[in-house]
Amino acid sequence: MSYKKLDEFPKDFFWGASTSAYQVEGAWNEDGKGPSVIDMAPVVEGTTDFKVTSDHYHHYKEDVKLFADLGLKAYRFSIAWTRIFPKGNGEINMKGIEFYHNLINEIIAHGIVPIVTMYHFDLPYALAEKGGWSNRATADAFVNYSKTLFEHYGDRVKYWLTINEQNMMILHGDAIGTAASGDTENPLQDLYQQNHHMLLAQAKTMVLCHEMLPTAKIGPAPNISAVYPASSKPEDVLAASNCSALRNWLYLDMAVYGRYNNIAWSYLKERNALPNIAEGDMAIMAKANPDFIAFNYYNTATVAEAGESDFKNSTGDQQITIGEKGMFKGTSNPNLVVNEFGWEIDPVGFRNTFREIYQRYALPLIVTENGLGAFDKVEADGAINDDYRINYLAQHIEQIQLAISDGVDVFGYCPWSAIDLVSTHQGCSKRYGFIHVNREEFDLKELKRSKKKSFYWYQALINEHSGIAVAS
Ligand code: BGP
Repeated sequence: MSYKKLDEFPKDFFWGASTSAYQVEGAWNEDGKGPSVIDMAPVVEGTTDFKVTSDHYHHYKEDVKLFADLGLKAYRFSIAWTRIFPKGNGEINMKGIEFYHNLINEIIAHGIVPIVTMYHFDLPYALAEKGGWSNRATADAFVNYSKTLFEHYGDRVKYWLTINEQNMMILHGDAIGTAASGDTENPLQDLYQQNHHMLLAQAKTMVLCHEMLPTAKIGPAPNISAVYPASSKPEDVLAASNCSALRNWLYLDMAVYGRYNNIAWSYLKERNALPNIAEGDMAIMAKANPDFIAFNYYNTATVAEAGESDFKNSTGDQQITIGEKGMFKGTSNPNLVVNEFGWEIDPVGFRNTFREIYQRYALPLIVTENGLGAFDKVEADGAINDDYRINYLAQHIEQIQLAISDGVDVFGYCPWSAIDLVSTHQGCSKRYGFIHVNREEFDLKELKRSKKKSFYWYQALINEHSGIAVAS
């Protein structure tokens, strides 16, 4: 549908940007922080580890000042569970509490709204050693951790995200570095048992948030994308429906409606992989209600009918759809171009995704990640002319406005990433930020910050939408 005139972005729209703790903070073992699964995972050859990253831990004041200069209305970041509880549970590390006190105060002092993810891939290693999410006790540890966050920061943080990309951790845990060894006799059952425990932890946390912080809002933060059939062949359409159930709706149906998606459930039942559900679990799932849905969007998936052969994740990449025996097979989409890393670029798919989510759940939506990873080049005069990033973001923002005109309630956009950081498994040379950090994979240099061309572009865009006159 096209419109003669598009609806405006709301005046109080959260023009934001995103990061996550383990990708940006560094200081991996400072001030009492315990190791996370990411710290203990093998480093991908040829890329940096996560020990220093962008050293935001020591540069946070300078960084927040830059975010304010960028014009951010909101900043979405995560708290490292292992700074608060070095062992995941037990004794609180007051130095960790203090760091986020300072960070949150700094953000608010600069007029930016903090949006906090409680858990972004970095499960405490001590919990992983006790079975990680396969162990129901991890769900209890998460709830205790979230209670601690509500107690310490609930007076200032009004927007909470539970678990970042739970669906990607389940579907692509190997690539991200979060996969647990698990039960080798029935690995699929074990995987979906982990999933059940995360869903339970999320539900309990949402209930707790509403009890403890009546004015705060909380929601899930999966990676959601529209799934296209490779052709109009009915079997391909069915495959797209299978893929969407396993990739998207399993997670959101539980978060919003408190029930297992029927297609996902049938898939697990057929494979003898149903999770054990303890008495009372489903009552908690039903009681938990998110106030909004946050989602990350990078691309769409296109799938065809799958035979009975197995699929292996040969690309080692979390954003590429591979396939699932008897369910669907990932294919490339001939209508789309790809970025330098083989990720398809689909701005219109963004609008499709907004529509699908909103029609299904009718909750306010916020985008917590979207962006372009690229090898940026620093010119002799220090400039970084990342026009490709500007184009990507501009095309996606245009589609948000179309989605808003379609009647979708969108209240924020936080592209990935506010500042350069380390990619999940492709090092720091794959850059996403508006702010450049001058380090290389194995040479930390001075970690100096500088503004890319996209910084000035986004700044002008935010000012324009907020009615702020820009000096020319
Ligand atoms: C998402 C993660 C982010 C981020 C992003 C880009 O899956 O939530 O943490 O890393 O993808 O991916 P990558 O870093 O692999 O390029």
